[in-house]
Amino acid sequence: MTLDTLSTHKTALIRKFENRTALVGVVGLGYVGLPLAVEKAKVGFKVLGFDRNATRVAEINLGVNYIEDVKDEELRDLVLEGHLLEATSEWGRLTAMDAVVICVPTPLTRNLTPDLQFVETVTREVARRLRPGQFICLESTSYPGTTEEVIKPILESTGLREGEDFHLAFSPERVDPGNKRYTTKNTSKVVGAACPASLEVALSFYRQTILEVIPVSSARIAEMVKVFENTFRAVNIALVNELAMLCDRMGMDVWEALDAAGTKPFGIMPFYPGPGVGGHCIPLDPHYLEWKAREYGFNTRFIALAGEINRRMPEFVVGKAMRLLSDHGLGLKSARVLALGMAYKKDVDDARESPSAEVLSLLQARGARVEYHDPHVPRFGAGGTELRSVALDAETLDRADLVIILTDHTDVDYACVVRHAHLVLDTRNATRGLVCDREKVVLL
Ligand code: SAJ
Repeated sequence: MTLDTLSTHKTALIRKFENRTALVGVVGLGYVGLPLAVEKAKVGFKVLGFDRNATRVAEINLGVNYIEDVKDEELRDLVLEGHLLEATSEWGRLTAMDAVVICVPTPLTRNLTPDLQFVETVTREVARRLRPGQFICLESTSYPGTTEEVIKPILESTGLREGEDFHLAFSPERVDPGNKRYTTKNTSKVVGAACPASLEVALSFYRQTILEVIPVSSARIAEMVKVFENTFRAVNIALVNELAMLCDRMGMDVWEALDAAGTKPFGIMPFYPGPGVGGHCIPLDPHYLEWKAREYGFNTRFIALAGEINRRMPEFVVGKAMRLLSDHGLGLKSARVLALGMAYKKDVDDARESPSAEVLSLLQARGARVEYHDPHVPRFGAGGTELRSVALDAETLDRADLVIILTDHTDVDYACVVRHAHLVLDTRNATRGLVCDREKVVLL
């Protein structure tokens, strides 16, 4: 490959990004991929979304949205009017793509080690269709080294060379599901690449749709940035969870202490205790770094400890519920418990990895009769049975011996809950500010 061919590919790609004629492929149409695909189509790129889920593909091609952070009418117009966004399950169409962004899940195995099966499977599909002049970017969160040590060898097994025939980069997604203020477009984006030419290509790609794009010196640094960001959250959430358990032991109000600490105008950031840590990122991503660190003989104790404390919270909540019922002459066995909130955090409809599920199964294991209400999660599968969200009304509240608030959705009338409930365990301080019937409420 001569230098001018190298610069030809790079120049051609950058030109196609700048004049929006590049064909953009997004693999994985979930809470990261679909918003990215929409943002690219909105500025005029023809975008082809790839997903193995035929239902998702069919819904998108009908202009039907299934991601809360995507505006229904935007998706519908881009698909049905502008014909700028289409979905497919045909991997063969990857060949035509000028840019391919990989946004598939990176879960953990049962013993908390990285599970790259989805990333590797997709990368092999991309490799089968790889051609000179393509730009490939991984957005899935993974340990520092994944792009260089896993993705690049699969792609170069085709005989094509990174930085000459194709360009490879890593840019971590920073989607905060449910966040109305920070979206894909206005959240700054870190980009690292396998070589300087590829970095130029990657920066040009992202600068077409994202306001602030931040280059770093390598894909490894970009990967490290992401796992650090989520480790930072996991450790700080664990810190306040541990404080909540200590304050319970000391008979103190952890929420009052945290609110007062939050008045410090510098050097502190709000984190709050809860029933555990859910979602597809915070409980998982730090263990990618923990696993990689062991390769260097390094024991990341903060990550392990944070995971241990956060995983202990569901049990702590159930223990507190048992004590609360006992103080009122009731036992958990055969008690009627209404759980408010199945989603892993407020104002989202996602119940995957939700601590609420763990709390419910622990309650049921101790003989409690459990119902749940969640305006965002109409039904939930747990241990082979499916629970459906019950109506939140005076009758439902009255028949519960205990109401446990597990997710502090905005669109729940907590004054009504406290008014009609007999006893409330509030693990999110959702009843903050309520004055009436306070005697019924116990905070985590
Ligand atoms: N949680 C607490 N206390 C807190 C904050 C969170 O108990 O003070 C719990 C939440 O209820 C939830 C879990 O932790 O169950 C994770 O919440 P989260 O908002 O930190 O995590 P995600 O997965 O919804 O979104 C995060 C992003 N969140 C923020 O930066 C605010 C960000 O870390 C990533 O961009 C994103 O994960 C990702 O995809 O990595």
